[in-house]
Amino acid sequence: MQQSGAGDKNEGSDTRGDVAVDHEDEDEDLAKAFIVFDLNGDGLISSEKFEIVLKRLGVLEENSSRDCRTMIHVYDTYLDGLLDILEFKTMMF
Ligand SMILES: [Ca+2]
Repeated sequence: MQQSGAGDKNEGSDTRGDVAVDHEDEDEDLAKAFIVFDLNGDGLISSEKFEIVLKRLGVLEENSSRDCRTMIHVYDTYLDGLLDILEFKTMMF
C-alpha cells in the first residue's frame, strides 16, 4: 500500500541554467514538503506529526487548541486519519 515511486529521481538529466521549472519540480517540492512533515519517514502524516511541524514552523501557536485531526480529516480521502503523499498533494495544490 506504500508504493510512492518517489524514490526514482532522474538526477542524470541536465540542470544547466536555472530555468528548469516544469511540473517535475512540483512533484519534487511536494516530496520535500512531505518529508518535512513525515518526521519518522513512514510515508504517512499523522495529526500528531502535522501538529508538531506546524508548531515548529510557527504556523500554529504553541498553545493553540486547533485540532489538527480536523484539518487532516478534510483531506483524508481514505479516512484512515493519516495523510499519505497523494492526500497531502491535494492539500498543497
Ligand atoms: Ca489517509
